[in-house]
Amino acid sequence: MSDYTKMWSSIGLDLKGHDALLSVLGNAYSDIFLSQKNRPQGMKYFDFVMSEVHGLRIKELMDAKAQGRKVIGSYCVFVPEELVLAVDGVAVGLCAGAEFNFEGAETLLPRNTCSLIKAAFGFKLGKVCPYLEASDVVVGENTCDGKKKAYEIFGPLVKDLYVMDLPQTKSEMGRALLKEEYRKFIKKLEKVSGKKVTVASLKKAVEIVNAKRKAVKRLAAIRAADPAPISGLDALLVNQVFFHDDPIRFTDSVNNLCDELDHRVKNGTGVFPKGTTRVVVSGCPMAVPNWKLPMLIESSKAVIVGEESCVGERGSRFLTEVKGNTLDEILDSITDRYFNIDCAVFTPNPSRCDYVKEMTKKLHARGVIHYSLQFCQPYLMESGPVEKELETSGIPTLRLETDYNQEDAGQLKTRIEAFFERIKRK
Ligand code: BJ8
Repeated sequence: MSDYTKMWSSIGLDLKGHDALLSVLGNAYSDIFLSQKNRPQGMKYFDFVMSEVHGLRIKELMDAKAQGRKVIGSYCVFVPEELVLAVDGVAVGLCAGAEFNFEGAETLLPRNTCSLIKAAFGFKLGKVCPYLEASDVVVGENTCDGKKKAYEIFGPLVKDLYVMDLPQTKSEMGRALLKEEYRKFIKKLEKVSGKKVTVASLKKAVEIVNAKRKAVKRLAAIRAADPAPISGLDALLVNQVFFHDDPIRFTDSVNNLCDELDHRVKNGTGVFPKGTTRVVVSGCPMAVPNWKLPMLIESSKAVIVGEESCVGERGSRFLTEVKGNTLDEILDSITDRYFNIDCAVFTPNPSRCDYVKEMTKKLHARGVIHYSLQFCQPYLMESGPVEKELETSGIPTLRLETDYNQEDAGQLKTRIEAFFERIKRK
């Protein structure tokens, strides 16, 4: 990596803490990703992105800012990238996937807060996330109670926190609320960027984001093949990079990877032998560098063939189908697209479980591993009924609850291996 010290200092990073974070990240990446066998060549691009995730990509953001473009950071897939692109902004996902400075976070938050929220605070207080420091606006969203209340405390810590309200039910009123919130968000974006959202800019933005989602949907579909042409770890990585990379370059890189995977499927080439136990992982999102669970699963003679998660199919399976030619009609289409997302904060939320079943069938998975972060009420609450429904439908399910540290790795591995034994006996 080139020397980015000056740039990191200029955005206010704590260089010592940041160096420590990068060194842990780099070592984990080599151990978990680069040690895999039979990786597709197309993953080299994603290795490069990860090696420069705090370097070159941040430089690109700083160059965009120097040209007058605004960087908009967010923590949730309900924040539409289309609207950000429509004012020529840059949308970035914010780091919340590592246990960093949780002691600091716990001075402001209760200890029994999920790791994702604590990580957001730990990164901010420790000044180690260049995406957060480069953001002109940070967008929060009223989803779970944890996030909703945490943003009240987060507000004074960042330059410009904009909180979006979100519905909790899939009702007519819920949809109307979402559309109104998106309308307000457009106003906010127009104000900070000094640019107007037009029919042409919004249509173009929808096209770019749809192409990006189509590419990851293509990748998701290829994973139905046996032998699996790509590991679950690498596929997760692609889904994680989705939130950080330039959208057009990302789309091209995923499509190149998929071309290679198509050849692999044709030739019967895989990363694991044909017949390897296949599972779907469902639950909380896994942000970079939250790789613990997939690593434990895939080092236990199994392969993950799909993620029912916001960093995965929940976040990307719907496209925006533009109906109409006015701004209001396009906003309607965008609202319809986002209103389909079946996050566990909605009540009731039956489509999520239906989709897990559908994924299991189409990806020829033998079981589901339900992943909840400790203290995540929405996904923990939903995990019992989801397990019951899946088991009743003949799909073996393992419910796991964990956080970002490695202390429970041995215990988790034992439970995962016992689950695979159960699947094999079935
Ligand atoms: S659309 S899943 S990205 S809210 S893990 S903070 S739910 S207590 S992340 Fe999410 Fe948007 Fe929903 Fe997706 Fe709360 Fe749970 Fe913590 Fe969570």
